Amino acid sequence: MKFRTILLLALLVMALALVACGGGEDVTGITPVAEATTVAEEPAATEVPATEETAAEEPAATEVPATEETAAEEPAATEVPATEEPAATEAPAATADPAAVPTAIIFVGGGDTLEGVRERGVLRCAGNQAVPGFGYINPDTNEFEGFDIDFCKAIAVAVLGEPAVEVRHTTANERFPVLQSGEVDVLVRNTTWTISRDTSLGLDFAPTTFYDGQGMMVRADLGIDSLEGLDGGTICVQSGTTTEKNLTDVFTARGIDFTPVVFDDADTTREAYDQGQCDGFTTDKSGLVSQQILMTDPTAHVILDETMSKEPLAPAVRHGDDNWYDIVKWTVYCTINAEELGISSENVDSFLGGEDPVIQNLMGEAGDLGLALGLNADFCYQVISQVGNYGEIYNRNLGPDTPFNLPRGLNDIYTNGGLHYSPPFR
Ligand SMILES: N[C@@H](CCC(=O)N[C@@H](CS)C(=O)NCC(=O)O)C(=O)O
Repeated sequence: MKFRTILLLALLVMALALVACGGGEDVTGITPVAEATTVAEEPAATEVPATEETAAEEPAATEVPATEETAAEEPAATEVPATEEPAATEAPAATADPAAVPTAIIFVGGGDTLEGVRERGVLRCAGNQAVPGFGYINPDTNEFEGFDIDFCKAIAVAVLGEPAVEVRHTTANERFPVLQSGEVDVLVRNTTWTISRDTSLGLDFAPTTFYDGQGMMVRADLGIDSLEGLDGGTICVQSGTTTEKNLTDVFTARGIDFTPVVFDDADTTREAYDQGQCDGFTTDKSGLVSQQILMTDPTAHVILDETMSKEPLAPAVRHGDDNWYDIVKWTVYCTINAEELGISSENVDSFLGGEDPVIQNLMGEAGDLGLALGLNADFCYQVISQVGNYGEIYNRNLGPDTPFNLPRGLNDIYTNGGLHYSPPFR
């Protein structure tokens, strides 16, 4: 009897140890750092079976009638998982029964991302190469550029003192797994901050860098001016996005009959619409403006005024590394605070040695605000000097001198009627 008790206890201790060690697997979900590539493999359009209606050259997609059942459960039935966050099922399970614990616990990253970036000497950033203005490869330089890429650079400057960044292109479906697995340090890729991504996916979102909303593009000659005009039509949409779900929600709520045509990446979605496979093309309005310049005839299309959803686009990090989260947050706030104070890359040096304690704090000339993040005291000065303030980043990539000429609107600082507002650097 006594022996059996001891044996049971011993087995229990072993079982607990096994669970704690993840049965030999890495329970943090952090895998050894893989070499980041600048060009990621795009999911082949062939993964989606070509239907008879699909012409050989056209990007393949499966049309799914938006019946009540599919609209509610699976807006787009393709072979590619149509769920918004496929990663939740792909991530390694931390216990024998993953369903028994909150998913957030499975994905807790912990670790010391700051130290990893410092040792490596380069920040690994999951970005986009398919959205001009936000994340794309400049054909002249073969380098990643864009609004999101500048925030990758700002984080690198804050941490390393120079914009040493390796960008990894990710499609919508790829972006969360590469962050969760530790292949990248941060995700800055037109990604909407939602409650499920923040919680179930085990992420933390830095402040919104771009306030957006979902839009709809149609051919101008259709003369459509509201979503109702698309009743009975087909809509091209990308999988793994909030867009895909909002489309079903909004159209169902308004009783508009439609057929979603779903693709895995931005290029195939746009090409399908451009070739006439769909009556409408939906994504974030920023994405539509960006994709429009890539159309065969950009002037042949209009973006409807209606905004179908809120899409606050924000950088994301793994949940559980609070210091790293703080670094990403305060780097974004640094750019916003600098604009609020009228400090830019052009004039930042003229503020050095000034009398204003608010500016001295921001620039690291007084206090130890940077040190508390594990950074140099002048991290924000470096960010402003090397990358610029929020307004400079915005204008460089999306402003009047770019093909997009996007009005600041909600993306202005609060003193100009926008939503950007930095907490104090105090
Ligand atoms: N903001 C939305 C949509 C983001 C998104 O993935 N947009 C598409 C269309 S513009 C994109 O960037 N695609 C690039 C790609 O997957 O190659 C989200 O977070 O789900």
